Amino acid sequence: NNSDASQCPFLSGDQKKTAGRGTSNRDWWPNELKLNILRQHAAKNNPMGDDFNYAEAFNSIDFAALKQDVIELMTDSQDWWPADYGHYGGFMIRMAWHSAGTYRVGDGRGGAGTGTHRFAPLNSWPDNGNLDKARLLLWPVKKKYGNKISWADLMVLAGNCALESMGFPTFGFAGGREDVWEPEQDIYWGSETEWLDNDERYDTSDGDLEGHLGAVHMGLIYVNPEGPNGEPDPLKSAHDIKITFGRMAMNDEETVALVAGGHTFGKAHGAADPEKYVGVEPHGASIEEMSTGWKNTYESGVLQHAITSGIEGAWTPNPTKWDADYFNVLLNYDWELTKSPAGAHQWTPTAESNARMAPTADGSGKQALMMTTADMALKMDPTYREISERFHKDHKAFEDAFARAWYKLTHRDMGPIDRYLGPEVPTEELIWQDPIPKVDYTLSDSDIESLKKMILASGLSVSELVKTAWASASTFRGSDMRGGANGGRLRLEPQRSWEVNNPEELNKVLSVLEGIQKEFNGTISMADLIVLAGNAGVEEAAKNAGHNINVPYTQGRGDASQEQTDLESFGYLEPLADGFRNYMSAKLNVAAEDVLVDKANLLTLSIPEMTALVGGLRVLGANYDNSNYGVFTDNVGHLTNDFFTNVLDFTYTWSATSDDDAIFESRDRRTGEVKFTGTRADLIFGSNTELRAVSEVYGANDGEIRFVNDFVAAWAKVMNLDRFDLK
Ligand code: HEB
Repeated sequence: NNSDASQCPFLSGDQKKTAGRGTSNRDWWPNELKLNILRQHAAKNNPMGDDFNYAEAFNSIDFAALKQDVIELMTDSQDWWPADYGHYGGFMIRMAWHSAGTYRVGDGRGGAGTGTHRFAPLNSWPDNGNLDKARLLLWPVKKKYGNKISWADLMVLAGNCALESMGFPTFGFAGGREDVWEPEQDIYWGSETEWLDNDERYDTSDGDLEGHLGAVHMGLIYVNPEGPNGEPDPLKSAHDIKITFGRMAMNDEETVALVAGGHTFGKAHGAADPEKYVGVEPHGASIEEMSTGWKNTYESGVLQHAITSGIEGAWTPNPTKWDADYFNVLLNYDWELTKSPAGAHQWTPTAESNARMAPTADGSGKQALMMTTADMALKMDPTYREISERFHKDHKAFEDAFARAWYKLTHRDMGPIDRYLGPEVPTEELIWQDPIPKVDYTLSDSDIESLKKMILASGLSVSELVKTAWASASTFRGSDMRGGANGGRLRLEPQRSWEVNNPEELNKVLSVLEGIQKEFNGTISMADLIVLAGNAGVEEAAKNAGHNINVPYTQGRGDASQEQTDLESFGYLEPLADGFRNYMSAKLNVAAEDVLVDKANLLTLSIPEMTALVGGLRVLGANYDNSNYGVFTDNVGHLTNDFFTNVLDFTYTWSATSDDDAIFESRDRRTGEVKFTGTRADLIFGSNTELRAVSEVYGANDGEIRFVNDFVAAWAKVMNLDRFDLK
C-alpha cells in the first residue's frame, strides 16, 4: 500500500481528481444565480491583449488579394476532404449560413458575429455535421492573414466568395466581427439533455416555440429537413419554417429566397447508415482526432461515400453554378417520397417527370435530383408557393431577393453601419440596420452648461431625468449591437408606448425636453438632450449627497425618424423585465434576479457595474411606476450608498409578502415596524454571497466615494454603449 499514491491525486492515477474537477457549486446547487455570464470574455483570456485593434488590423489587409485566395481555395481540392464536383462552394455557403443562422431577434443572441462556430456546442451539433472540415479547409488562408481577419469574418467572407465564384452577384460584405476565445455561456439553447430528442419546446397552448428559441430541436439550426419529428409532411414543415425563420426576423419572401438560393448549390450527403459508420461529434471525439469528429468508415468516407444529414443528392443539375434550376425542377417535376441509402425521408422526381439528373460527387456518373421535405414546403404551402412561382417567372427578382436576404442573414447582428469595415460595404440604407442620421452641430462647453441649467430649472425631478435617460440608453443589446440612446427612438413608436417606460410620465418629460430643444433653436438632437438630462440629474443627485462630480458626456447622437424605425423589429427590444427599474411584466414567470442578470449581460456590464447601477438607480427613484421596491433610503434623489448599508443591515428581518416569493418587506427586529419593501432583484444583493461581497465594498464606511465613482462610470458607459461612431 503506497502512501504517496493515496495522498497525491496525480499519483493515484485518477484524472477526475485534478485541479478544477470534482463536484462544483453548480452541481451542489443547480439553481444558483448564473453570475458567470457577467464574467465572460475577460481581457486576460484574450491572446490578442488589450491594445489590439481589430478594425485597424482588418483595414490593413489587401482585401482583393484575400478574396482571390479564398476563391482559389474553392477549387483546390484536398485529398483528406475532396470537394464535391471539384468545388467547395456549396460546402462553404452551408458553413457561413450555419454560422449566421443561430441568430434570434428575440434576444439578439447567436449569429455570426463572434466566431463561436469553432467552439462547442455549435461545433458538435448534429446539424453542423462535417463543417469542422470546412473550417480546416480555410485554415491556410486564416494562417496567412493571421489576426488581420477573424474567424467570424472569414467564415462569412468564404460564403460570399463561394457564391461569387459560382456566378452569383452578392449584395456586399462588411468585416468587423471580432472573435471571442471561449464559448458564450449566456445563450439559452434549450433545456433538453439529448439532441433532436423531442419537440417539447413547442408550447402546446399557443403552438409557438418556447422563449426566444430559433430551432425546433436541440442541435438544429432551424428545422428537421425530413419534416417535423421526421414526419415527411411539407405543410407541417412549412409551419416550422415560418416560425423559426420568423425568429430570425425573416419574412416569407426572404425565407423562400434564402432556401431556394442556398439549395441551388451543393448537395446533401447520405451514402449509408450513419449509425453504422459515423463516429462521435468533435467535442466528444478522442484526442488524436484533433478537434474533428464524425469520422466516417463507409468506403472512402468522402465524396459519394460521405454521410452528413443522411439525405442524399443534389437539388439542381448544376450544383456549382448560379442558375434558375432550383425552381425549374421544384415546380416543373412531380416528386415522390423515397428514402435515401441512409434511410432518411426525401423526395425524388417521379419517372413520368423524365427529370434531368445531377452529377455524382466525384463527377464520374449521374444521380437523381433530390428535395428535402423542407424544400417541398416551398411548393406545397400556399403562401410559399405564390412566392416560389413569382421567383420562378422572374429570375432577376429572385436573384435580388436572395442577395439582399443573404446580406441581412450574415450581417444582421453587427449593429449600426458604423461598425462595418472594408471596401464592399453597400451605401444603400437598409431598414434592419436601424439607420440614424448624422448630426452637424458641435456644442461648446458653455452651451452644454447652459443646457444643463435649463434642464434643472425645468421642474423635472432627478428621478424623471434619470429614468428617461435610462429608458433611452438601456435598450442596447451587446448581443446584436442594436438599441441604445443614439437615434432618440425613445420619442418614437413602439418605444414611447412600452409599459416599462410609463408612457404617460414619459410623454410629460419628453414634451418639457422638446420645449428646451426649441428654446435652444433646435441645435441639439433629442437623443443628445435626453442623455444630457440624465447626466444633469445624476450630477444634481450627487450634489444633494455632498459629492461634486462631473458625468462624462459625449455629444453627437442623431435623431432617427419614424420611417427609419421598423416597428416589428424594434418590438423585440422591449424589455419584459428590467431589474434596474424593478420592472417585470406580468407575462413573465421567472425569478427577477435571473432576468436582472440577463439584462446586465445584454448591457455588457460586469458584476460590480451591475451592482453599482442597481444601488444607485434605487436611491435616485428610478423605479417603474415609481414603486418603493428597493428604495432603501429616506433621501430619494440623493446619490448615497444607502441601498447597500440597508440591504446589509441585520437590524431588519425580511419576509415574503407574496405567495410567489416575489415581494418582501423588512421589519425592525425590536419594534416589528415595517421599514422597506423589495423584490428579488433587491434582496439578491444581500442574499447571493458574491453580490453581497461587492455590496459590502459599497456599503462600508469608506465605500460611498467608490460607489459614487463606480456608479457614474457605469452610468456613462451605458449612455455610450452604442457610440460606435466614436470607437
Ligand atoms: Fe440547406 C445543405 C437542410 C436552409 C444552403 N441543407 C443542406 C442539407 C440539408 C439542408 C439537410 C444537406 C447537408 C448534408 O451535407 O447532408 N437547409 C436545410 C433546411 C433549411 C435549409 C431544412 C431550412 C428550410 N440551406 C438553407 C439556407 C441556405 C442553405 C437558408 C443558404 C442560404 N444547404 C445550403 C447549401 C447546402 C445545404 C449551400 C449544400 C452543402 C454542401 O454542398 O455540402
